[in-house]
Amino acid sequence: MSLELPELPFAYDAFAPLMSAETFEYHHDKHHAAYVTNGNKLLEGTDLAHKPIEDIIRATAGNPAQGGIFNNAAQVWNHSFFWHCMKPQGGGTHLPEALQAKIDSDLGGYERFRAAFVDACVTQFGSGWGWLVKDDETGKLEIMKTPNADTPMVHGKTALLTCDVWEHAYYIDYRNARPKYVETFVNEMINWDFVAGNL
Ligand code: MN3
Repeated sequence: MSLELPELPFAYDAFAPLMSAETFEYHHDKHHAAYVTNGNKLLEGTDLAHKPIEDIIRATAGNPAQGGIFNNAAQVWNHSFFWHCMKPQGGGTHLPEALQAKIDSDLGGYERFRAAFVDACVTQFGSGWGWLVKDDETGKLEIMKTPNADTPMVHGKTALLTCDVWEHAYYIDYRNARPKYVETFVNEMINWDFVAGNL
């Protein structure tokens, strides 16, 4: 099928107690899986079936008639990317050198990056995603937020890091406390080696 559900790159309980196995069981096995199933149903028999997922996302972006395919395919991509953005005992201020230098020059240093990223995640109204991206034209790092399934690749940006701020990402462990979830993600969960590899 066109869209595939990847395995989590860590054990379900790898982040407990910061994030429970139950969260990953719902988030990966139910939510992420449903985007795969529903997207594949909509793609079946279309010209886009069996195209690479990035091609499906770019071909359907901004076309309301194909909103169902876009939303499901983009959510599959966003989640597959998100799992790699985190690792046990991650986060914190020790970044790979090249990434640190880029954050210093483009975003004014780690503390400013951190404040802007947390703010984007916390202020995304309703469901969506917070991102660290590289602009494809200028090559500069930027912070952005996207609503619902929207994703940087259709805005001329390359994703380096994301945080899922849909309620399903944090409600089991953090209830309505999105700021606490985002702070924990940044301080203790980011896989900086993966982020640096996306530069
Ligand atoms: Mn999610």
